[in-house]
Amino acid sequence: MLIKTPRGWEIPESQATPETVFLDRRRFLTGMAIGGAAAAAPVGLSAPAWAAKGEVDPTADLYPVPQNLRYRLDRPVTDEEDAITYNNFYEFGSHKRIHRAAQSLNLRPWQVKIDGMVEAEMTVDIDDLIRRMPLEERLYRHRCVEAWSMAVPWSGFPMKALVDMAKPLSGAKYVTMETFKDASVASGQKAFWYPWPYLEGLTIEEATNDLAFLVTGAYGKPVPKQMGAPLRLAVPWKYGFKSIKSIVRFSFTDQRPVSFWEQIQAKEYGFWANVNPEVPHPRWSQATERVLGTGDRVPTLLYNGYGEFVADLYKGMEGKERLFL
Ligand SMILES: Nc1nc2c(c(=O)[nH]1)N[C@H]1C(S)=C(S)[C@@H](COP(=O)(O)O)O[C@H]1N2
Ligand SMILES: [Mo]
Repeated sequence: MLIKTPRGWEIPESQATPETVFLDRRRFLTGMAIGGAAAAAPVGLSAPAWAAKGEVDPTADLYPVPQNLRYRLDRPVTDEEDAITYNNFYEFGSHKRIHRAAQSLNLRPWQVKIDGMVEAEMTVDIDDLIRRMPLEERLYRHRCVEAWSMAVPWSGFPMKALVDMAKPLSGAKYVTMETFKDASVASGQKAFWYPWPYLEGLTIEEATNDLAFLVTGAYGKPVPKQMGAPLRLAVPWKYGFKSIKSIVRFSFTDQRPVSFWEQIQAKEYGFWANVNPEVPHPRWSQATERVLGTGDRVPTLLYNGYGEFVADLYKGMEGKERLFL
């Protein structure tokens, strides 16, 4: 039987709940209270103590963005405070409480280089990029390889839009992404035994799949530094380490990239890293996950529950490739 998943815009408004209702009170009230003027509002007043004072995000006027209702959650959105204070960002330390340290990251000027096997290499300013891309909000689950998970309202644009802009040559098979490298702001990068910069990669088919999303915002605002501002990947069917933060470069290539974590420990962190509860990490089970905020233990799903969108990408590869490690 063929079951058609309605696109977000095909869902009548009467059905656009309860996900729409989540448009959490905080955000709703902010939106109502300041409206478009939120653009000029510095992170101040209601900002947490660790937030950089007086810093204005030049794209703040763009948020909130319309929600794409095609992507639905089976659990509540993670409390914002929990999501923004429990992070993996090794550039700022190898523990979870890096949100303060991450505030030293300078977000402007920020340029994104697109190079390698493309029609013409280019460098784009982040503000030009964000303003020309079709922004939308998506509620995605996130499953870290360490067996904790969260659900986040990301804002951003389909990665396909960036690939289309880049015009890769027909021989390009992969896109490699790199995080900034500057040990003067990111003290974690002084750890010389890690292969900085952080690097990740996808096949072009993965990068142009509907689900691959480039994040510019979260919780209806520009994405905070600790979550990978100003541009971060979200590939929710893969373990969290694939979702590289604070990207400065997209490189198109015919060679499969070897990611940061694969360089460190290939036996534990492979290229594909698709979520699978039945394939244990060499040091722990992946059968269940701890939900950030509530601490509940819930079963982990194949492809983190996104099989309907991505299983076709891997047809015929089962067994041949280490798809799930
Ligand atoms: N540059 C960079 N990107 C990164 C990481 C990192 O250490 N550095 N950690 C990854 C891991 S392991 C996870 S689980 C997610 C965490 O995202 P969050 O902090 O927004 O929850 O970011 C991923 N992207
Ligand atoms: Mo992770």
